[in-house]
Amino acid sequence: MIVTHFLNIFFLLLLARSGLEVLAAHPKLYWSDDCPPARPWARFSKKVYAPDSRRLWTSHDEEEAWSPVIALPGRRNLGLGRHWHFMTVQFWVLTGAVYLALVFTTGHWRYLVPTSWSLFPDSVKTVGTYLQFRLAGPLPVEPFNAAQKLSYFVVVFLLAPFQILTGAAMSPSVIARFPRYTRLFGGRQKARSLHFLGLVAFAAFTVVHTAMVIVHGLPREFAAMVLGSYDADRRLGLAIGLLGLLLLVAFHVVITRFSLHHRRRTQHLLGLMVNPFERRISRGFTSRQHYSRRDISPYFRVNGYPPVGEDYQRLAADGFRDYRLSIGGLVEHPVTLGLDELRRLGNQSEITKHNCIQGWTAVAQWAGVPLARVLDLVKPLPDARHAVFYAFDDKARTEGSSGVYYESVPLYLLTKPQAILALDMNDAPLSIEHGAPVRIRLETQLGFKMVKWVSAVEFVADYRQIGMGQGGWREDNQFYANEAGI
Ligand SMILES: Nc1nc2c(c(=O)[nH]1)N[C@H]1C(S)=C(S)[C@@H](COP(=O)(O)O)O[C@H]1N2
Ligand SMILES: [Mo]
Repeated sequence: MIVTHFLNIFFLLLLARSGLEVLAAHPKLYWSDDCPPARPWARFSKKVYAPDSRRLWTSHDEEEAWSPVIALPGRRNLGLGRHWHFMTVQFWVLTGAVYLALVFTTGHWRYLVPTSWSLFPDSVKTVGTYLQFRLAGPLPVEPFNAAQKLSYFVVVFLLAPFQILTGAAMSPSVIARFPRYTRLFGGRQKARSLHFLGLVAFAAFTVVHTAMVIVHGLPREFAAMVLGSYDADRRLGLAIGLLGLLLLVAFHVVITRFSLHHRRRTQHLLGLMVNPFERRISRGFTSRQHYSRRDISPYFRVNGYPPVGEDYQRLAADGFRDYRLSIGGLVEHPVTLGLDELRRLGNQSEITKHNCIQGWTAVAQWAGVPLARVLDLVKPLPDARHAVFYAFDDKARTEGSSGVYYESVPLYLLTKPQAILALDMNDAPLSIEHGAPVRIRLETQLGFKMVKWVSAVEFVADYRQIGMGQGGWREDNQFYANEAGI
């Protein structure tokens, strides 16, 4: 239990710092899944973007760069922050499971689980004692006083599971497969807000808990904490305790610097543990979303500035009459299709919730050709494993970064029920900002996989030869995981 206590501190700090990195990517909290730009309930950013702004802005502009002192790793590294968060959560849950097993096999649970209503008035009395600057002693034959017992119970048995449950409610594949689960929390944004308030609760607990340890005497408490008894050698306990904290801080400094200086290595190393985790959670899930027209969001954010190249401009100038989508690579029947031909392949419509990796959501109706139809038509060869969707936007020209946007998608995602080549949004042809004339919709995935302004599709055996080889533009440039289901 001593070890699990230390590991818990260790993992919670990682979760808190990486969680703040994720929050920095969209530093606003809402109660509604429409994410009205002008009405977050909390905003940790000075930038304000209005829905009716005359100049186009994108959700990427809303991102903040937070200091590496508070965020892991800081400085606009959402991809790496998520890697740290999802790596850590696995170990934190494991530690929690071991701790609970110990608590229940040793009988220690009796000191944590309230068995009498008198605990509540007793807790109030205990707090009163502290407020009179006096120390409160433990309950009869128990190690903790009433307020301790109650707060430890709340943290272990309520707050920790609450963070896990609200965390899961934010995953796009969970939202797609079990829309009702997320509705339990009142939607994804409420889950996200509650997850943040859970962090605040953890932080508040930690502050009070630490203050109490100091008030009761650091050497005495450290002896109990690291050596298991109030009678143990206090100097030794204090020394080991402080050394542990020092190592904890040193470790954070090292991993933060490593993450900032070796971003690709960090993406790969953490990916070894994060990618299988994401796959396990999300692979089997199919989207079962059927929102109603009333759910459609009044405002749908844009991410990615529209293409500025002459090729695209010329096509857009006459309503994409000359647009041709070429679908080739490792297929039996490469094709080149105009918009009318595409429309004739089939039409499927769906009202779904979009989940941007940065944190915002919005509901819209999408309609177009089921990607399964496209596969039937071109017939991928046996060695084709991914479809690469290339776009018209060259980020070097729109956002000062590098290269043309693209994303690879594993074939199994293309045959899922709500995967479409969308041509319409909310009953009108796609607008330029939202991806005209063709974008993809993969409803179990994060938004960045849903390429807008698709220029070509290529079936490949391996994506490592494309771009910087990480599987997509955002994986290449922003170190996102190539698994986009959570
Ligand atoms: N070509 C292209 N497609 C793209 C992007 C982009 O920058 N370029 N951004 C992605 C991201 S991160 C998201 S969240 C969605 C946003 O779609 P929307 O602009 O229609 O809201 O598009 C995705 N598709
Ligand atoms: Mo996104």
